[in-house]
Amino acid sequence: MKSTTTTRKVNFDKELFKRSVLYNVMTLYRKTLEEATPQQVFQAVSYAIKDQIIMNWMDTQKAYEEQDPKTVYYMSMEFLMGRALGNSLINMQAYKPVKDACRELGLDLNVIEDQEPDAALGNGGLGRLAACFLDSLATLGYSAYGCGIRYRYGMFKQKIEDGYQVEVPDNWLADGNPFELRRPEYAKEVKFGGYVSVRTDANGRSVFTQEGYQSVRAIPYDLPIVGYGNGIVNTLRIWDAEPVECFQLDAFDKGDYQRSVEQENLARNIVEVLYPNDNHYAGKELRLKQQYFFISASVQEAVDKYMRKHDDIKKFPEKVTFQLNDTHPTVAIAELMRVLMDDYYLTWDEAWSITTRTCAYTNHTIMSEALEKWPIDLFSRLLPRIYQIVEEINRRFILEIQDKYSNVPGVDVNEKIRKMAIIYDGQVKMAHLAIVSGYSVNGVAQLHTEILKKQELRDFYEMYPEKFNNKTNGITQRRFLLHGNPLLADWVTDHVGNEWITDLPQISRLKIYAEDKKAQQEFLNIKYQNKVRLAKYILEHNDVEVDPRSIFDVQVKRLHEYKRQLMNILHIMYLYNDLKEHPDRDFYPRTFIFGAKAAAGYRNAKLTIKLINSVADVINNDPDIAGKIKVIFIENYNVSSAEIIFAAADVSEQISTASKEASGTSNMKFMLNGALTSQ
Ligand code: 26Q
Repeated sequence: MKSTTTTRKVNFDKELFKRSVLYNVMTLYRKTLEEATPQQVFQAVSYAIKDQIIMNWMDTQKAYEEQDPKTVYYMSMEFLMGRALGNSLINMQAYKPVKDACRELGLDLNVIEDQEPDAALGNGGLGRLAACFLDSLATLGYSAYGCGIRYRYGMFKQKIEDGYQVEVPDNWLADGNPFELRRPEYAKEVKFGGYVSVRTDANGRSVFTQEGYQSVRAIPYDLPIVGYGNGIVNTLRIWDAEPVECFQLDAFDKGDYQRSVEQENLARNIVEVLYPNDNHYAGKELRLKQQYFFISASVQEAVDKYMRKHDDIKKFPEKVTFQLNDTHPTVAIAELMRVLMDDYYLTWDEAWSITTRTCAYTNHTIMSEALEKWPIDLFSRLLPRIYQIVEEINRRFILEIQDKYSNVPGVDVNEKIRKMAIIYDGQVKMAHLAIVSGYSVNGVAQLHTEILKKQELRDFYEMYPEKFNNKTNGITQRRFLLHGNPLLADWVTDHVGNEWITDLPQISRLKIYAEDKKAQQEFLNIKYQNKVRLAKYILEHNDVEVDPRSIFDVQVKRLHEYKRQLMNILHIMYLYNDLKEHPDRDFYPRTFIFGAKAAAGYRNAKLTIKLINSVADVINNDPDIAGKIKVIFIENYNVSSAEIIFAAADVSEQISTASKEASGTSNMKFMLNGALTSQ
């Protein structure tokens, strides 16, 4: 894939920006800047910034159209974006000028940034990886779309009451999203249920039609993804659902009233809320509806867009790739087959050749409880045409297994089929579908990929070794150092230049300062200031004083038994008991910090949160240990609080059960901010 450069980069115009902010508060709210609420100021500033992004956004899309590069569609049920304002300013290289401009208007940019709700359309690692990839793709100038769902409610907000987690709905769109663009002209219809009828047309071809279905209208909303310093603006396209037709009187007359109401409910329910499960499969019908909803809309649009510029659908894979973020978007495979056969009248073999060169699958876990398996009856009832296609893929795949292994001595073909079939034991196995129907299967860390090849997916690796590859995860240094830790970012730039901002390996030039006493002292000073910043946050949110001179020992990630937060807190209990028994023992003061959300129905995870908070209560209030140990549970750990936490960490806890954590990414965010890893 080659990267694109636009012809002109529209630079930030400070005076225009200031006028635009004043104008926006006036036209949006009929107010002066002094009268506007903090939220209104945030909106006015964001619209002013969006106006400046728009020009680069148009130019980028025009350049893509002219240069016609291959385009990746990153399909994901989750995009854990966090806040857009500060990140866009960083990538426009306009953060400091805007901060100054705000100051001149009597505003504090940090306060304005804090008004923005996090876009928390994701659970944890997998969703944040998607967000980091979008940042990286735009920065590298690749033609890329993120495709996802515009959930009305994102990841729940976590409150701690009496030490227990309480989930509060995240109404992130309550004040409107100034960065989004509604694009009704690209709406698509998505069909559910009913049955498939077959007839033979004049050319003797079988024509499949879905009938008696319910449908919804998928409406795309576009969010700009600003590349760093290159004028590129890519698009995250998230789909909202609306009823296909509004309530119709004649529907009532026709006796279709029931169906009309059902269609309205379907549209409302589909995009209502993100499932808050992390690394755990929940076989809920609504979840499958969500998956097919955004995939059908995205695949239809990808094909439509391609056909607006090209005339030969058979060359689709030369210009398009679908990267599937885990198995959650895997119905894309059958949906693409459906569009190619039913809408473009291709034969099975033609459609299969295109599909298998278009789709690629990323595996994020080897844990069996996270593997998606849908009961046949549910799957076929909801997606009758898609199920037919999956059945046919499975039938042909089983023939391929038989063909390959029937005459191989020592191989039990039926055993192979039992282990590898896409449909088996009344279930549709999405990972098997994704492996068989794509050109690439990747793990997310070297060790994880090796485990896939040698253990979990061994049979598939034996059959298709050429498909397997590793793509080690990464994070964006622009959010997690440049934005989250400006003091350290400036220090790094002062020492090794600014190339690290777009080429992270350049940061290794710091090596020569490892033993440099002055550099060490400067680094520790910066760490100290970031710890003061976090201590202030903790005082405000937890009403507990922590000593910024103590070691900040941090574990922040989703709460899961395999991640072993329980082991961490048990160790803290041990240290506390030991210190109580030997109060005069030499002990360097330590502050243990946790941040974690538990899936709403995950009992042990929720009990671990309660345990951490109970232990914190005891330890933080025991005068015997003279404040040498503190335990802090940070409520509502999210992307925004993460930036403050990583910057202040001395020790990064990476203590999951061996082989269970596919990659992890908080490990990298800690390292980037100069914390040592405990593992
Ligand atoms: C599946 C079906 C139904 C409902 C929910 C889900 C579901 C949702 C989220 C299953 C899994 C997830 C999330 C998984 C995840 O975040 N995995 C993490 O991915 C990171 C990025 O590759 C890795 O760094 C982590 O090691 C891995 O745990």
